[in-house]
Amino acid sequence: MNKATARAHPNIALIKYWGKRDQALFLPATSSFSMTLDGLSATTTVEFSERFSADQVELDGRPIEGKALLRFQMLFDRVRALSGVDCPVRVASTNDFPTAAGLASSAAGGAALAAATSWAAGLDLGAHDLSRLSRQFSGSACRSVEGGFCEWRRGERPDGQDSFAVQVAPPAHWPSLRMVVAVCSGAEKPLSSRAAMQHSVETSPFFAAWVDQVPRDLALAKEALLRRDLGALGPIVETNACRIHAVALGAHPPTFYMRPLTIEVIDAVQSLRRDEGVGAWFTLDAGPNPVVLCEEKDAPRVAARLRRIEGVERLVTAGPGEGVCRLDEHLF
Ligand code: 2P0
Repeated sequence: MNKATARAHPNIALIKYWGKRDQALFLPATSSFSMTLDGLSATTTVEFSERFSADQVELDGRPIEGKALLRFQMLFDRVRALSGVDCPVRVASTNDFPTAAGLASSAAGGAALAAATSWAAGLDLGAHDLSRLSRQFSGSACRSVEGGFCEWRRGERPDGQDSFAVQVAPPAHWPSLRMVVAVCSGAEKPLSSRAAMQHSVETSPFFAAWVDQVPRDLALAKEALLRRDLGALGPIVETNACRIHAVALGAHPPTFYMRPLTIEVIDAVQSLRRDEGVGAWFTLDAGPNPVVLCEEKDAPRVAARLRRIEGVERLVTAGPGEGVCRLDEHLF
């Protein structure tokens, strides 16, 4: 049967990906480094069959059409070429967290899609090949193929063969590390990360400085992670996140992702640290929802503090999660 289902988890970058060196191949200007989260997930079923008259994709029950569908079809075509399976495909995918709100739904969805599509076509790709395939659906998806802590290597080659994610440490390396996601708004963001990062590449004078700085941030973050030294990791993570927002704010016209509530949450995290000695640091993707990095023992205190802020819709606490896995139960 040419049908398979995959589940993958989102990842949150500790050192961010912001800007491409090649848009068509999804090659990043810099390497990045992330933690795959347990708890939240995307589940995707893919079937290839002559019964279907055309490729069809449904996300959380909504059909995907037009230009958005083309992005999926590029991945299907790659898998058709690799496998020789040459018939239409049906895809259904569900997310158990808000899409397009800075919670990296495309990362979990992209990794689950690449895995389920390759399995449905009978391919048995290794983690690095699956990471390369996921990358070409959505860059950050390549970091969700494996679990724990993954580095997406920028690579040097123009064809992108050396640009994929590798696991730096498994989830068991630091099982007590937590990310507390503060959902400030589940609403769709004004500008996609894809458009915004390209806008930064083209118009922000700070982009070159970003590219220059990332290798230093990345080396320090990896060392701190390997030592399980949150006091060293947290400050680099916080600074690196602020740097992508500085690059985006330097674009013309500027790109803003923070909402008033985002600043309130950030203030609360900094005050917990400064006034109460809690080891908590924030990061922020291309959206309004801060994510707080802390130890398991401090997560309830962080969550309790953020819950007091009016407007915070939901708090989700997650530890390091596993990579993509195959499920026997299908969505259709
Ligand atoms: C990251 N983000 O490292 C950064 C931080 C957003 C801010 O990866 O164009 O959806 O599909 O490669 O992967 C979001 O960008 O962009 C992202 P494409 P993607 O997590």
